[in-house]
Amino acid sequence: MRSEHPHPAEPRLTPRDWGRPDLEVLKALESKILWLSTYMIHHANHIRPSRDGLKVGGHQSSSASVVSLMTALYFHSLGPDDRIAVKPHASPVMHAIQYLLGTQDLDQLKRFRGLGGAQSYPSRTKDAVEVDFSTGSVGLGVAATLFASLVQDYVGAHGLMQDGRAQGRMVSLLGDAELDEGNIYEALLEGWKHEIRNLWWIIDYNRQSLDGVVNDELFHKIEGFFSNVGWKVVTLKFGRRLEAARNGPAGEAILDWIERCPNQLYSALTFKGASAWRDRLRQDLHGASGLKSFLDMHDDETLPAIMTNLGGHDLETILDAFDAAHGDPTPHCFVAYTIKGYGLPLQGHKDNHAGLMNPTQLSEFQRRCGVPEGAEWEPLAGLKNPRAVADLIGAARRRRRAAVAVPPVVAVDPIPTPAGANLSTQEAFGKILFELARERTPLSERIVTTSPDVTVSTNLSGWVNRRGVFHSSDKADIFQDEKIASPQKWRMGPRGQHIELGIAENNLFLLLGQLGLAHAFWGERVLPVGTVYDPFINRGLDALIYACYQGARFMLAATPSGVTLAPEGGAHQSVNTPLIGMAQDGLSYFEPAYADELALIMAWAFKHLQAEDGGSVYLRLSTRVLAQPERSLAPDQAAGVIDGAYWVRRPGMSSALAIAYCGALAPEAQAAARALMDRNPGLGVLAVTSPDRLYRGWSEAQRRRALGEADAAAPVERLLSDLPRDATLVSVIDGHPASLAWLGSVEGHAIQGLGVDRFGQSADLPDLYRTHGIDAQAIVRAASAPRRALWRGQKPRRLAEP
Ligand SMILES: Cc1ncc(C[n+]2csc(CCOP(=O)(O)OP(=O)(O)O)c2C)c(N)n1
Ligand SMILES: [Mg+2]
Repeated sequence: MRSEHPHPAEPRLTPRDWGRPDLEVLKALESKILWLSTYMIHHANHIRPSRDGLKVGGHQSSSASVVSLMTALYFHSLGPDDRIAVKPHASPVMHAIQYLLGTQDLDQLKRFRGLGGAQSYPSRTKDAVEVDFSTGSVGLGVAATLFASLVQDYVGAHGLMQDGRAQGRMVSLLGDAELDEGNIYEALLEGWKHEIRNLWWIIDYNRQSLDGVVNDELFHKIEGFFSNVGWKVVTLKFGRRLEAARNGPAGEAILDWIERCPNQLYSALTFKGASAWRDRLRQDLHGASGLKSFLDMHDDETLPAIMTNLGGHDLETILDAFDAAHGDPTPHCFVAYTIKGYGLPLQGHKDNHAGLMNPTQLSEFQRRCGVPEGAEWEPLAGLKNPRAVADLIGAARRRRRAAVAVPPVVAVDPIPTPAGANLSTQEAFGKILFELARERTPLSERIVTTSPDVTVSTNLSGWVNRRGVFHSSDKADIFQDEKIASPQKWRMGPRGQHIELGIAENNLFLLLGQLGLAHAFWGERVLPVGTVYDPFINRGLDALIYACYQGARFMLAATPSGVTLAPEGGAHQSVNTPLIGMAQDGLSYFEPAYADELALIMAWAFKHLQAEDGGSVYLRLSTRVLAQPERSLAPDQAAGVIDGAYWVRRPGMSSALAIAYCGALAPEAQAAARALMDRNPGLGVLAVTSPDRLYRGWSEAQRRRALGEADAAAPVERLLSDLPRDATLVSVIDGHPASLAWLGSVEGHAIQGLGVDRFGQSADLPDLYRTHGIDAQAIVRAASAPRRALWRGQKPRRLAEP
């Protein structure tokens, strides 16, 4: 049984409060938006000088397809608390609308797709205007709205909505081919489990994708998918004029013909125009009563217009459908029939996706839009009713929400090192959260955890036992009620602080992305912590990249990792994740070995999540239990943990060797160090806690020096300058060796980079470490290997005997 949500469903203001706009005025705006979006693309491709000869591109047809829908949304249906994901290729329409609303500059439009200009696809982080959801990788922006509605419910239930904010509607305007992406269905199922509400997905059903025309009858499948998971499906098929024609001569026959017309044929006729429509109807409806009258009633202008009067281009039909859905929190899917390239000479052509009007076509189009030459960018030029249009724009502008104030930072106290002589970093992570859950501190109240069905196996269950699982209504833990012994005690209710997901990793990253933007949407911070098996980062990678691109702030604990997860099997090994962690903008990757390092990193991370110039944090953790060092880290070592490395054993003045290790291979590095110590008493051991931060620090210092800041120095440069230049460095990581092999370039040390570059073999740790050449013996061998001559004539040199 679906439960009742305890918090209000109604948005604060709805279009009922401001009433329907005059249709003629809205139509004038629609035409202006079509013109501006088309011209913006034309200007970038044909008028702005090119410096590289490359096509700039832009999607005039994809844009034209949604102009009516977006006009209705922005100038009538969207309320101040609503948020919208605009399909990627309608970015010019969004910018044209923002320009009319006065939130976008002309300069930006003129620089469309250029540096600092309006972005090719709506971007939260790179566009100068306010964008609710980035889009671009199709499917992700759509699903993001579903998770935003879930986060809105979470934030509401926890009383974390800034004063003056109310429940809004999350809207996605999507291309029909976006429904080919599997992540949509993963999200739909998850949304059903969480009883999501206040969500509209409006499908621009132009029945075209990039390469061509989509399958006939797709809408039947769409209806099935959505109604299966409790959504209302509203179809906008025919516009007002076609509906009216139903009662005229041959009306039923013509509408029935359109119903049955294959998508390809309909598109082709749309492209070809009046005489093609005429011929085809004569042929297919031969003998139908009233056909002649129907055709005689329409000239070459009105016949194509009526035959293409689809619901998604008919403002009245759109307004009716949207107005009828207000006040109903049930998620809605609108299937809006449209024509790709509607109103342009490109309309209906199967190859129109990247098609651009040529200058002659543009001039003709300009004439039809009534835009005077020289006034191409003027918002009201050429309109018959400029004052009324300006008034409507003004009303929409006044309805815009006020910017969300930056919320105060949640205080983060130092995190004590969890107790235990032998611990894995995964256990330490679980213990830290378990301890944080004990007391109601500002930090523990704002943490929200989530996991795709690996809560128990990633050690999150202690936290969940104490903080409960989020659900819109209270639910008993029946196993507990039935007195069945289990360490897992999962109370469910609106105050729960863990969101349990199904296995789909895409959903994990989409949810983390939206939780990580709660401060920007609702003005109060939550601090999201997600767990996943490290190899399955790859499964949800695009959504992870998307979350970072949106500027979301979250902590990701990925465990187990590497080949060190040995008993979990070869298929679960993660080899490339350190490189992902290093390469991903907005994400700081750490791979600690010991619990004290992890405690320092997590305390830093909770602050980094909130810092203006901060970002997200990825902890690559392990199930390998290590004997914990009895130590307290010196201040420079503790700082090094955050900067990315510190000397466990500082090299001597005449040292010929240092070993740099990362994460769970600490014991191998130490064993090798012991074996090599006799011959290299000054041997150094470098603990690398973040290859990512270490590398970034280095490249930042290089950049600053190149810009003339001669004294700039990176932590890794200071560390490695302790090691004589002719010493050898051996690096070792349970991941791709390139993650650390760059260390040799920092101060010019010869380096032997050890790591994993093959995949998939199950075994125990000794066998695996030996097979991949990352055990102590391999480190000793590498340390003792002859160095390649630096230049011709130089003698190879042995550092130590094997
Ligand atoms: C994940 C992903 N794969 C491929 C693309 C390339 N691509 C851009 S648009 C498009 C087709 C889009 O069709 P539809 O969603 O129907 O949009 P329309 O242009 O028809 O409005 C494709 C394949 C992409 N942007 N993202
Ligand atoms: Mg399409």
